[in-house]
Amino acid sequence: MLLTKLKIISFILISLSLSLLMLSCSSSSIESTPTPLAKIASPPLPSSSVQSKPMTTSESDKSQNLSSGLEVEVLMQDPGGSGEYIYSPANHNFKVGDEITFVLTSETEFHSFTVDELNIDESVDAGEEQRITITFDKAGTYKIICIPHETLGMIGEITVE
Ligand SMILES: [Cu+2]
Repeated sequence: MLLTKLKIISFILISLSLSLLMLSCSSSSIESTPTPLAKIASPPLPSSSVQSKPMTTSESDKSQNLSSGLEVEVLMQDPGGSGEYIYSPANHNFKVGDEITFVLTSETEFHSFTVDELNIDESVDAGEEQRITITFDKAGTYKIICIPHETLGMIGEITVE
């Protein structure tokens, strides 16, 4: 009798432990399957975000430089190049204290970047590039003219606020 009871108890215990093992195994297998998937899926996402991050940081670097040391490219266009006597861009907006380096590029003729009020008169020969750095310490509106082509509409404006 005792032996049979022990056998029954042991059988119950074994079956219980087996069922527990089965449960733990099945539950762990269910839990483990999504995690490898997530681990596989997640690495491409950070790498793509890493690739996009340098681009955004370089863009933000440019915008952070707005207050000082900003380079502003101005193309001095003419009929031999783009077709018209214009500055591109012609109008500029800066803040008091801004230090701006104008990178002036002429297309096919001699042009000037003249701002009488600021005593600026930069000459740029045909096809050449000139740099001029200006610190705007006074608010105001300043007219830019190209001396040879002012009457032909080669003018611009700098607004400092
Ligand atoms: Cu000109």
